Amino acid sequence: MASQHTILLVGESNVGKTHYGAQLLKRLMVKACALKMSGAPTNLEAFTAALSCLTEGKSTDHTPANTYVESVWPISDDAGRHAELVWPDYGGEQIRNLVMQRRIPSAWRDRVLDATDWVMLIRLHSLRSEDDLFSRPLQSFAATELHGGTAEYEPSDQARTVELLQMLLYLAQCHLDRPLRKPRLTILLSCWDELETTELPVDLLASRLPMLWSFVHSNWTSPKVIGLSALERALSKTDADREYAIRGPEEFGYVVLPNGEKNTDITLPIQRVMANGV
Ligand SMILES: Nc1nc2c(ncn2[C@@H]2O[C@H](COP(=O)(O)OP(=O)(O)OP(=O)(O)O)[C@@H](O)[C@H]2O)c(=O)[nH]1
Ligand SMILES: [Mg+2]
Repeated sequence: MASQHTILLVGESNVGKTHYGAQLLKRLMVKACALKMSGAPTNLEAFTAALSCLTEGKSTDHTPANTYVESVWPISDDAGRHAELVWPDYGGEQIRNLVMQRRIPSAWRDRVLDATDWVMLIRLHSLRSEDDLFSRPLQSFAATELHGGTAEYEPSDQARTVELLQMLLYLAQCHLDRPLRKPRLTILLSCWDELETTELPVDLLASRLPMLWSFVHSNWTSPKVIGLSALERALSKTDADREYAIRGPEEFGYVVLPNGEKNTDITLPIQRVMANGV
């Protein structure tokens, strides 16, 4: 019997969930990658608009905040392993709300409990690098307090991400007395092309978000950090990219594997999750 891999895809708004979903689906369908579609996928509506935009060389819209849909993709890998991949798409505001409102809708609780693997998308380019003791002298913080104090406390982007993981771990009833094997965690540094770097993904994460990385690697036995450029370049919503339209969206996009190897097979992060599974 085919195993089932339900991915808990975690990412705030604008990190690239929909475009990765659409590009992944396209790759599975053209069957030239490590993972291939081996049956009829269902519930593709979430990705059909994105797919048709990409075929014209355009980018697609933001997903409405309240949308949540799951698509089911029967897939197989080169070793003949079959699995059902349950891939969601949703408005990223839902993720931010989990943390900001500190309330978990029951639907999200079930998703966390059902998931076999966690894949977190982080777009480093759009995260604010916050001021702290290392980037500003202590007096500057004292000064803000003198002038009426900081009216509202808002956690930094990094702190919010750690908090989110803590909430998910709590919901999943994970015991942190020893490093976790399951659920496996993969962090995808999305829109990698924007970063214009030659660093290893894990080194970049550790230097840009040290607190998050420290939290992750002290709680998981083997977290994976992979660079992902689902599109390979920025696309516009209005002006079509001619090369995209001519060659097809499946000719674009790549991943940067943990060892730094660049590979055009964007199914690899998921193939690795499946291969280590069972
Ligand atoms: N340069 C570059 N831009 C990308 C890439 N992937 C996505 N984008 C752009 O990033 C923006 C956000 O991508 P989406 O896939 O819509 O993000 P999302 O996570 O689905 O966002 P919500 O639907 O709001 O939750 C879009 O403008 C995309 O064109 C990439 O690999 N490289
Ligand atoms: Mg979206």
